[in-house]
Amino acid sequence: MNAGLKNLESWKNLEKHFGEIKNVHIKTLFSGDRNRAKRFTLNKLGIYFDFSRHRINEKTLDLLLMLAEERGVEKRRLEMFDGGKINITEHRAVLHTALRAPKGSEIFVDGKNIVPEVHDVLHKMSAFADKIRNGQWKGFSGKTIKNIINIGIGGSDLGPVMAYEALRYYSDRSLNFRFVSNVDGSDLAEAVNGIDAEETLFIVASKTFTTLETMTNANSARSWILSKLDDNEAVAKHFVALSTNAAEVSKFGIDTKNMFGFWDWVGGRYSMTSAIGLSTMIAIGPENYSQLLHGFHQMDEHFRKTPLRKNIPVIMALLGVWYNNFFNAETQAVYPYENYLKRFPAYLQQLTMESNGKQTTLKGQKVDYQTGAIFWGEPGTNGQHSFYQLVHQGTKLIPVDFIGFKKSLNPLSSHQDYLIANMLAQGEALAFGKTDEEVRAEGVAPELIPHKVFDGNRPSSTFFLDVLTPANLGKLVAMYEHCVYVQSLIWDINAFDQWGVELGKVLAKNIIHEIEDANASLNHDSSTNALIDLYRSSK
Ligand code: G6Q
Repeated sequence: MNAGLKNLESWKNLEKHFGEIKNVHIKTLFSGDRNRAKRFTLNKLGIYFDFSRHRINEKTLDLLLMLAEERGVEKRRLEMFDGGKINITEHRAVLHTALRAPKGSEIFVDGKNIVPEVHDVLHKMSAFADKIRNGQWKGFSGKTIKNIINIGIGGSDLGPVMAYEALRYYSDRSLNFRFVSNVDGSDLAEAVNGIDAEETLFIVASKTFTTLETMTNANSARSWILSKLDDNEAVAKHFVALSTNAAEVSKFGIDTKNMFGFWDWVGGRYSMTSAIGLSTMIAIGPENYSQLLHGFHQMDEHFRKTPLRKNIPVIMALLGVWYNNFFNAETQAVYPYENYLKRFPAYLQQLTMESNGKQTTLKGQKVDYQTGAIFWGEPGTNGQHSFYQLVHQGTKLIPVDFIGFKKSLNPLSSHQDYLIANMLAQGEALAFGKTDEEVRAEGVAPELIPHKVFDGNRPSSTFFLDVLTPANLGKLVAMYEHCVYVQSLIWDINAFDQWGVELGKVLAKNIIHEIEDANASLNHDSSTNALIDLYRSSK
């Protein structure tokens, strides 16, 4: 039963230490140390990472770092970079870092250097992106492509959507991008509403090319194109595929010449820098895309080479463990104060929760401790006018990541100053609160004082960067990717499989058959049987 984590020396010491520090207010930690902000800040790769507003002191950090050492983080981070088959349930290497390795580097999988193949695909993507961007690629009737619709779901959707929104400022505004993921017909219907099929390119993004939602949408998109263009040959001009499955791609009717490949060592949620990034590359152009990859690579190198104490993803991961396993915090909030990052929390939800939402150790035992936190968030300042209330005065402890940029991409009068003032004020209020005396001194009526008191002592990290560029986006995504991996090492779980997602894919298929065949006998529980019956009778 016991998976070993709780028996570690560092864990036992952390438990003891937690007893000492759990009631210490962040305010006290600051008043006892004039250098606290400096002491608990890292400034690397243009990311100012302030983690001073956490319920930690030097000893906490020492013990957390000891835990990382005991869990072999130093060595095991290299195992990932070196192509070790660390996804043990699927017997796969985990090499999203190879997707951004510079030309000329060497990374071996089963004795083969994979970097040249990575660059071949990048080259093919660039040539294609250029052809779309400069109007050379024509639709079947000779019209220039103006609409690009990415069809994919999960890892084949969330990265492309997030990156498109995040880097929209850098995108070619003469092209119109849409993203279809849901098998709900309304998603595709709305995406093609009002656009000209002759000017539309579909990118079918699917690692397996068998996912029900994506294939259903791709088939309907093909019917839509054929209903307008009435010639099977049109498919070749209006569809390209991003996949690892050439056989299924050609079965669908897409010429494998127009397929951009990747490999089984790229997990879906880690795939935004693989061929899955084609829509991003078309939007921002190959040059900006290579800056994005460079940003990823810089963070990869930082994670790989920097001692644990100065390593941003490692410190983030350990703070997450501290709240998750000692303070019993159930969630982790992410609030970007940058409107272009509006889909970033949704992207992180998949990255973190699909990776670390596990309860079985690498040796197959059930854990006896908490694992992955629930990630959630919205951009500031919008969130301030809704759920922040609970974060400030509710009964739950919710650590927050604030992400802000010094410069706006659209500087309008005082907007940026107001945006950043809000971000900084929120972190301050969460940490320091407002006492009874302070509220009273404001002349508040005595009966209202308890309602207006803020306990504070609510932890947050602040990530402050210069401006949202492709490279900075790359650094931020890679930072969370590596944070996830470190946490999985602490919790002794596999961050790279997703059996829960696979289960969903199988279960739906059984019920589809029963819905389609009105005579099929139903052997589910009485609730499921009744719901299927209800739906059948409506058809
Ligand atoms: C990601 C998951 C999952 C996957 C989708 C789409 O890590 O495995 O979200 O990306 O289910 O799968 P395909 O790309 O194979 O269609």
